[in-house]
Amino acid sequence: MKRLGLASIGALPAGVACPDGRVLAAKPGIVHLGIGAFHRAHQAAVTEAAMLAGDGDWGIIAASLRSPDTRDALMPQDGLYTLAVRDASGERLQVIGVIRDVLVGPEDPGRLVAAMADPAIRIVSLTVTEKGYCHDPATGTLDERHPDIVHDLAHPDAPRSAPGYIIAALRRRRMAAVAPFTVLCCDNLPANGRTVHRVLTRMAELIDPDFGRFVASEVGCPSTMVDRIVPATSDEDRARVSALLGLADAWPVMTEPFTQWVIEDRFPLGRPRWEAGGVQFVSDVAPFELMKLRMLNGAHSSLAYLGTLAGLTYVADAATDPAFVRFLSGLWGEIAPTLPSGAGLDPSDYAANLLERFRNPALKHRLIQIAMDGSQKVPQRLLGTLRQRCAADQSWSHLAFAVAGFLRFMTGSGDRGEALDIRDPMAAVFAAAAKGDNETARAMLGIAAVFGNLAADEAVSGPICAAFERINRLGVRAAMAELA
Ligand code: CS2
Repeated sequence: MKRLGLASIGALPAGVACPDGRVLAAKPGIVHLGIGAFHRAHQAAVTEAAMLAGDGDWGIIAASLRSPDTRDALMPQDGLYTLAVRDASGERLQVIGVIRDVLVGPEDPGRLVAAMADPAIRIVSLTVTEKGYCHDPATGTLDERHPDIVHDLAHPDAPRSAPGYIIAALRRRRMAAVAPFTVLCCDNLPANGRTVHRVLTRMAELIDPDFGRFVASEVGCPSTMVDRIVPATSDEDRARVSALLGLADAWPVMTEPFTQWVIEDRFPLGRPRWEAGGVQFVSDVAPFELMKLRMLNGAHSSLAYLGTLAGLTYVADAATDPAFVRFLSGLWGEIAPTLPSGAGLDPSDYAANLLERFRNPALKHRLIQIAMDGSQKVPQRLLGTLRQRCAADQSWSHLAFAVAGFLRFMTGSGDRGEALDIRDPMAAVFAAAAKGDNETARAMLGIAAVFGNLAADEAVSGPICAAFERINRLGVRAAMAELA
């Protein structure tokens, strides 16, 4: 089968949308760090829509900070890939062309820094996952002992971490009197712009206090809320999409029809007219972010841990299982009253829509994919809500149960004693706390980088430990039935 690429794009079947000459000829204006499936289904698709609507030179140079896999899949097809938008009613295919080059950081860090320092680049965006910011998830400050940060401070021109690359490029631009690019975080961190700004400022300060002041005052990091469900691509997806195209695509991306991107409009060097791709520009992202992180991601993580322990595989399995649906409704009932108004959405409508999205039968979204990196996710997804409910003396038994499910998952075995695939940068710390008895929960809650001082507060830690004990003794399903 012929490969998807510029030479074969004319042979695509009718009905498959594709980039036009303006998109393919555009000069780069954005460097994106972290070219995973999420970026390709979300920011890249929206940028493509802006360019199809006539916007100018906002092509994307994407970079991987780890493996060459995506570059090796996409560059032989001239950066083109298929976005497959799927639900019960069918599948719509679009070939995206806005990614003009893919660099692999570790192969040549200097090349990536030089690309970011190019004055034509006005935005550096990121999807490097929560752990990619090398911060302490409980406090949101730079983890100065993180091995990549220690490395990057010692070798500032050959960085490894995302903050290290940004700092190296900002220094280079400053020396050449080129204004700083806007840094656009598109990860699910709390107050993501402010968190990145804090991390970058601290790193700059450690290099030189004057540079620290420069980053603090001159580098803009608007906050964003990003939302689109993008399961990992399977071999079956590759084969199906290639057959539909009649051309081999080494790495298509699967997603749902829903997409949302809310951004604070602070871009001193300009930005694409993303409005054409449906972006909402606002002065404060916080209400949107809290709604999404707590309702969607909070529920996602809860299902991931509890569902996996109970032996389920996909999000849609849990979202159509009556016991789990009852649990979700209790969980959302606890979360909704903690949300500020301002997102212009009624939390119960939002929850109803989430349940439909989770039930999408065409998305094979694995619970174990969401369960990954819980130490970096649980604080902003569940702990803030839980603390708020507890302080207001409002019930929070479902939130306690979800956190207990996370702790139980981190012990490494499911309800039937089966071994679980734990992928988490703090897996060893949790494993060391797993004593195999009910003291495990208390020991895990003592991990300050994740839980802060939660363990010391019996009013908070007590109910979580009790829920852990019930899950341990009865299994998730029976313990969940007691909860109802
Ligand atoms: C998920 C998110 O894997 C996860 O942690 O909760 O990737 C989720 O699908 C997105 O945030 C949806 O916008």
